[in-house]
Amino acid sequence: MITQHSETLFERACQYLPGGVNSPVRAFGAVGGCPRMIAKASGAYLTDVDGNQYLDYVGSWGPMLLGHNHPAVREAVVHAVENGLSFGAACEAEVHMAQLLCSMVPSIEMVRMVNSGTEAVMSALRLARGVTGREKIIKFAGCYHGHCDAMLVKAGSGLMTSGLPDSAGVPQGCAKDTLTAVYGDLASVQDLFAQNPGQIAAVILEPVAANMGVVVPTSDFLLGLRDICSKENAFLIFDEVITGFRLAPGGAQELFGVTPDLTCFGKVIGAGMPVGAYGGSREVMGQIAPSGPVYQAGTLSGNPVAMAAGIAQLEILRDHPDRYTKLDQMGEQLRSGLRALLEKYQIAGTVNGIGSLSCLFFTGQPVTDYESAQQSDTKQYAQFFHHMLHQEMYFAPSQFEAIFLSCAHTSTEIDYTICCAENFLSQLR
Ligand code: KE4
Repeated sequence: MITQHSETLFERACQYLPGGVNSPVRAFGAVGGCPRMIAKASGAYLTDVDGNQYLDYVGSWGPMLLGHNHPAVREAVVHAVENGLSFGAACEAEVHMAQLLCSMVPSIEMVRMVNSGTEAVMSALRLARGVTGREKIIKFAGCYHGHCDAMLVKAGSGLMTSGLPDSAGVPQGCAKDTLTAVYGDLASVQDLFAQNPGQIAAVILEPVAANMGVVVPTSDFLLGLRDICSKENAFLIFDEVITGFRLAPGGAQELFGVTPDLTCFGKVIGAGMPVGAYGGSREVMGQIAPSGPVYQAGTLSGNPVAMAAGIAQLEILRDHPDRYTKLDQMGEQLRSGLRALLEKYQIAGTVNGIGSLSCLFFTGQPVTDYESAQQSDTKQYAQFFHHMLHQEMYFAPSQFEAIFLSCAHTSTEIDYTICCAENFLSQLR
């Protein structure tokens, strides 16, 4: 595989961009080797600057649910661009998007558009704190919610103690108000509420975790969190930046039948353009400026071009629910195919997933939370990654991400993927 243009370009990138990238995971730090510089994408495929084509299992980390460069999305963007890129004023497209989001997610009566998942989470946390007058937040080890200070926090020495910064630059004054619980463990949440009575504004989680690899919780866990938050008058915030509109038209909350107080969105709602959103009841969202005291703003929020892209993708998903059936079937085909190989070759591996989200962990133990995910053999994953890359398949360059399927993938490609995986796994025996 020729990669000299990627290598030359990446060398140049490293002179002007920290680590040569605009987002750390793209630097291949967890798997080694030279990041591929992608020149174009279409359907389920990426093409790099050396002309190598890859079957794409990252999909820009989730946004490309219909596949790359979908004609309806492209035409909507081109049409919107002809009328200008951004007005910094109210426009019809943002009203259309807001109405569309509220129509697809029953728990959302009102929504605010922002420009990333990070911004959506940061704003939802401020809203929960503003409405409750409380300052502490509970998150779960292994869940990632973007890079706002309050979410770059790890568990203190004992799970009951205050959070510690998980990045340079995060002040202890901020980290102390973020408490960390164990994903799937209701008792760890109840203990934190008992230790911090009347001080916790919200519990935030990925309703299906996809940033420690994929971990699917039980419905009882999500229902239990709903009960605890209702009893404690704390907000239950679902971070559906990945799961939103991917696992079902109404996201994970539709699939599991659990209603959060606030939901954060990103990725799919922008169809590749920078879009995030957060939403909830009219009463709560009415507390956001200018209608309420919780401030939040954004120059490009709701800009017409980004709205056009997201609206095009969402309306296809809304009007063709059979797409979800196909995504679920292909996801199950991939997971059962990989599980069969692990069994056949007696490999210490675990396959988690739901719908179009999957993950192959190189550990023989079940993966149910951050601690068990950490048992994975990341070196083995890196070898798997590079084997598949040389088979022209682009998986996430980290064990602790997800395999993203799109509507552009086919059952035949999944079969071929399983064959390529067998070439690798059969050598491990
Ligand atoms: P952004 O700010 O990157 O748009 O969204 C942050 C975010 C929030 N919530 C969840 C559940 C997320 O997964 C993310 C971002 N996801 C990562 C992939 N695991 C984005 C990839 C990257 O950081 O380059």
